[in-house]
Amino acid sequence: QRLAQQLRLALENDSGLTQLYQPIFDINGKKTVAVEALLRWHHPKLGPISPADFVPLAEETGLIIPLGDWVVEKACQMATTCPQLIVAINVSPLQFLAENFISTLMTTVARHGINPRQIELEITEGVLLEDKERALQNINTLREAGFSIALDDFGTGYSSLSYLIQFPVDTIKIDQTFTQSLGVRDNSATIVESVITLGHSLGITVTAEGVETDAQRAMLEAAGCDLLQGFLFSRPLTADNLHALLDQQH
Ligand code: G
Ligand code: G
Ligand code: MN
Ligand code: NA
Repeated sequence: QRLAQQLRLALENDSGLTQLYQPIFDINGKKTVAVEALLRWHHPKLGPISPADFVPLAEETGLIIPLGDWVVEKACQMATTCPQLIVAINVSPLQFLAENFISTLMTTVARHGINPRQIELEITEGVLLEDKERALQNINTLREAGFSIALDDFGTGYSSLSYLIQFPVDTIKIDQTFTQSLGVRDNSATIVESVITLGHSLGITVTAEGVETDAQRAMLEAAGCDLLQGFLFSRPLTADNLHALLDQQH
């Protein structure tokens, strides 16, 4: 596993790994209310490698734990520089269920003097499939401490609805495949509206991901969606570019 070894080195030397921040907007698309932290790895020879490719490798090799710690550390650093924003962190199932995840997270947040209310943890249904009892326990502990929990990629799994009944979450992130089916497939608007209505009836905030066109934005607004994320508004940005954008919005 050469690639895993190189990822280990990148982590040890803190070289080649970066974190970008994709703004999440209010329904008008005018104001940034949150950002999603997104990991990038620029391999010295192979160039950019997607987390979709190297996160599974990190999970297989156990590297996901130090990698996840790095992600949390960077996200907390960002959070201190923009106290008005929620910072959402993707957490892989293995990381979320790991022994020290909660204690490390709490220590890092405290060390930076951040209010846990500023941090949202994006988990996927995989967490709930892996170890239901432990997942529920962790969700409860984190929410009691003030963190919020988002269910990422909502709608792509096998039983999204049953998970909503069993697991208390603060946010649903409608997967981009649904957003992009709006206006393209029959029934897609009805399905998205139903998810939003269901979410609201449970007191859950609904974010749509992958918004690329104004037609999609308009349909999501009509359906009562709360927050919007996608290339229509902004691509993932470096910290500097994010701060420039936030300055413009003042
Ligand atoms: O940003 P991009 O579209 O390339 O992300 C691809 C996948 O990698 C997405 O599923 C995203 O959730 C995941 N991802 C991005 N950043 C992180 C991270 O910091 N940790 C984990 N576990 N997954 C991430
Ligand atoms: O699985 P997750 O939802 O965490 O994946 C987030 C990924 O989706 C990010 O890596 C980001 O690059 C990508 N993304 C964000 N907005 C858009 C968009 O409008 N269109 C497409 N195709 N991808 C997007
Ligand atoms: Mn995500
Ligand atoms: Na998603």
